[in-house]
Amino acid sequence: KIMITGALGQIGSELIVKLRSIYGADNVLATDIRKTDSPVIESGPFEILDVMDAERMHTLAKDFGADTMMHMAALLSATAEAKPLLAWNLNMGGLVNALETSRDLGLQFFTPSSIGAFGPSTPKQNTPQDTLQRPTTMYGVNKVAGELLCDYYFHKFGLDTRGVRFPGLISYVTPPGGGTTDYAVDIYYKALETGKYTSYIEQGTYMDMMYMPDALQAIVDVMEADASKLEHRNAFNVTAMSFEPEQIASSIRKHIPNFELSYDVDPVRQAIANSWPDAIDATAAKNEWGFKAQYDLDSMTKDMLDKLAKK
Ligand code: VAH
Repeated sequence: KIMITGALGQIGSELIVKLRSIYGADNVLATDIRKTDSPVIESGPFEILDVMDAERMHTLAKDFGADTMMHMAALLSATAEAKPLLAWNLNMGGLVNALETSRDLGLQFFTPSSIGAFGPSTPKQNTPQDTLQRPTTMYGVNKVAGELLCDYYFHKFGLDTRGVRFPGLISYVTPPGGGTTDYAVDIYYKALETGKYTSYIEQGTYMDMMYMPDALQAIVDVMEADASKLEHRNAFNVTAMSFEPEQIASSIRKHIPNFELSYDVDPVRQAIANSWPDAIDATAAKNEWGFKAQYDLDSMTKDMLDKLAKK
């Protein structure tokens, strides 16, 4: 029985659907700070939860009879850079509350890290699983601290913490949010709506990306993996592709030939993107729990445009 925080977020809103299809709707408790009319609410148990409310989080997990916690609530990179203190309090406070509830109730634990956990001094090509992590964003500081905290709860209390470092995630369910990689989501919406897109990330900026279906499968696979085979615990590098804006534009042009891409660089999000790797190495995830992405840029583009056109 799985409890999710941030169930209405970019990952949460699709993770709920996936988990309910595998484990049964009544076995997945969705929680978020607000209630909307999204299908997530209707398809199974939902509770309002502010992850800063430790007592309510513990009560909800206990009353539901959870055996697994998936902590997905957080502020993403660009939002965190605009409100760094709120980001620290929410991202770290929420994580500690989720870890404490999980420790006390003996839950298996998942929370995502990110390529944002790397900084300018990290090797940018084939970024290793174990390497220098000196991020220069508040989001990155939160992610590195989170990785260390999850390791600590494993070594100190035996809590079965697991996680992955996600690249930019691309999905058609939720609109682009406060992330730096969200240009790669917005570009598909605008390609269909107007046939053109003005990117806030400059030409030639490579970042790791992955289609949401592959991200959701990675969460299920890492959580179902045989613990005795895990040399790493949380923060496995996972990625499907690395591209820069011109490449996603050419992929779109295979379906929308006259699509036009222009640039109006946002210095804040460009600085964040510049501090991240170009392409990370996912060998550890492949070796330790069989990670494999199904979608590449062209198959993702085809599916994104098909699904968005229907929306
Ligand atoms: C962000 N999409 O841009 C998130 C992610 C890899 C980036 O953490 O903040």
